[in-house]
Amino acid sequence: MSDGLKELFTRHPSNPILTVDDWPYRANSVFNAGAVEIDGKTLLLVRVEDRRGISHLSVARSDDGVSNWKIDPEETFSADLDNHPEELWGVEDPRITFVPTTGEYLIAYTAYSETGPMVALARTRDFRKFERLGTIMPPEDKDAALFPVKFDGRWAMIHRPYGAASEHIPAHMWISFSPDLKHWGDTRVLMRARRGGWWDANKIGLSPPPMETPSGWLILYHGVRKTAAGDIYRLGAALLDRDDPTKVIRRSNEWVFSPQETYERVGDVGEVVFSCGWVRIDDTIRLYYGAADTTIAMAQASVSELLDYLVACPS
Ligand code: BMA
Repeated sequence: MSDGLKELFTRHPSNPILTVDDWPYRANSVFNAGAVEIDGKTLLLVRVEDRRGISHLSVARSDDGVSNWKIDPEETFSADLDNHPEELWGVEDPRITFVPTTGEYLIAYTAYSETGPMVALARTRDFRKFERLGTIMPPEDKDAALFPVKFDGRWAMIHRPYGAASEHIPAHMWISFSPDLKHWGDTRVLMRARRGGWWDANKIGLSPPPMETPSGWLILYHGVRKTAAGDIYRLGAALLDRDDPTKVIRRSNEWVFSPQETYERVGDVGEVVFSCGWVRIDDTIRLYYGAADTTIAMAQASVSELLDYLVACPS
């Protein structure tokens, strides 16, 4: 295979690495997990959809990030309807950001309210006790993650409002800022869905949280193309300026990962690869992704190869 044809991501041979059959209690599907590395072990905060169709989050831990998962025996983080009615139809798609200055993990997740998805925030130190900070974006808004550092004293978050989106107006990725994690504003478009025949024509949204590299903030995003046969969810890559994350320095024209294997093409929602988490070990990225909204799979890439690829992409 020539270098031009080499894929940036390599699927793990044990894929899918987690399925609902591994779960200690009855559920429908497990997918779209947040991911962190803690003391050399991998922790996934997994979206589990129960057999009503409502999602909660559960923790799975593994020494090697691939096998022998220890899964919490009961739901770890479930909708709290007494205090958070906006979680009526469940909690979904967590993105975890470790904040080195405080030692806390900030989790941006989707609260599925009766008027649509909203962005909500929680924090934890140990993935056992969680403090909810409540909703931070009105519906419809999702696909959010925070940066681990502040910019000029303000937190930054990428998210995807859907308010104006329609068949004619695509859904873009936005960025907002906050002095206190609670009040968000200075909201602006970060990256646009490309319309027309593009693979990321109709909707785009952040995938895992931004990863800091010497070349800038590395991001993956999902792009949705509507077709006569349904939506296709693929992943693209971009680089944001390290000091000013509102500036997109590079963006891949082609997707970097797409549904190919049967477990990605067939499931509750076929033709979907959807990632909420990755971990970095030296130069290797382990990308955890939901496959067809049914199972969790993993693919690896080299950070330096991804950056080399992106630096050669258009600015
Ligand atoms: C998106 C989100 C994801 C899901 C994807 C494909 O809008 O709701 O949770 O994986 O659709 O169904």
